[in-house]
Amino acid sequence: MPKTAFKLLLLFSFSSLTFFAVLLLHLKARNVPAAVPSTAVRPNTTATPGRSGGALGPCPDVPPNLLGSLYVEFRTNRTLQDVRNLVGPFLQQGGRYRPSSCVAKQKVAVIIPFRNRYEHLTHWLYYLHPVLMRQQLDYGVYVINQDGDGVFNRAKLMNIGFVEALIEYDYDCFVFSDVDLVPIDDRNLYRCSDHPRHLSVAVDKFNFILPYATIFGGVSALSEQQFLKVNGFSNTFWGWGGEDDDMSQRISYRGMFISRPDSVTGRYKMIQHERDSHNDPNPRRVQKLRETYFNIIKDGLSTLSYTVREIRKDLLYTFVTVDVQVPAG
Ligand code: UD2
Ligand code: MN
Repeated sequence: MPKTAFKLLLLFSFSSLTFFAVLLLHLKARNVPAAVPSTAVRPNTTATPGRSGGALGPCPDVPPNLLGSLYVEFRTNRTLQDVRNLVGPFLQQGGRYRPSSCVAKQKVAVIIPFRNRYEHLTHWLYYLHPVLMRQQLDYGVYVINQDGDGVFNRAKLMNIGFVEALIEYDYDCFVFSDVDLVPIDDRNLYRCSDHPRHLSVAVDKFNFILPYATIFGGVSALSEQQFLKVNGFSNTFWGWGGEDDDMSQRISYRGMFISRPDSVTGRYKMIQHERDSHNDPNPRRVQKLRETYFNIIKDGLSTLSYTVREIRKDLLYTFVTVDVQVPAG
């Protein structure tokens, strides 16, 4: 072969090789999904297969977009409008959300006992909505606001939340949360399990350790069946303390256990606060805890009595103001 022809052939094979290499790379690049922006709120907003007639599949057991440990900071100015701007586009009135790409594992009502803690509520909504969205829950947020300035009754407010949420939607799981507790790990799923679940196992206020084995205060989750089995919370713990231990005893007397996440996943920050007025420690709490066993049937959901004063729908939550019928004296 003449030298020039050989050179030409070599050049041709080299350029066609390059051409195919470039073509291959190009084709491959088309299969790489566009980078997902790494924002705090990353709910599932992919096209709904429902549109093309197909039914949605169940959401995966482990939500795919969780971040793990989270940065949480309360010493900052934050308004409800900031929170509405951040998460509002993904919500329906009343603080309702459901994933658009799959059917949620559980329908969860988050119940917050409340009176005059608006700043805490803003922080709570700011941090929790994105977490609950990433956890792919079909959820609603219910703030149960005690009307008037009588003695506070956290447990009764939670019973009321259970009843009022069920009037609105077919929830199957109920998460009861203090307004001042924010999880610092989004792998702590706000779901129910085989046994009542205590979620706030490692709170900064308690140096991130469980203060005692039977504690059930802070944030806890019960399925509808579990809650009915214990006749809900007691309605008769007026003032601070005891109502959570009473529930813990109800659970054990009804043959159930307390389930918990591990102490890394179950980490929480509590917003620092003073004791509120009209919520002094309940002097009867110790004696009442000796009576739980006999009171389960006669004090709880079955004897719950209250009056709804107002139900207000915000984009971020449903605000239910109730008269809890504080006893005279
Ligand atoms: C502990 C428990 C809490 C509850 C309480 C005794 C943990 C982490 N927390 O919290 O679950 O058992 O002791 O009752 O174990 N609240 C208002 N306005 C008020 C008073 C109370 O909104 O005026 C609500 C609010 O959601 C608050 C919750 O009730 O987070 C509990 O009250 P707390 O924060 O004063 O009690 P704390 O921190 O000692
Ligand atoms: Mn607190």
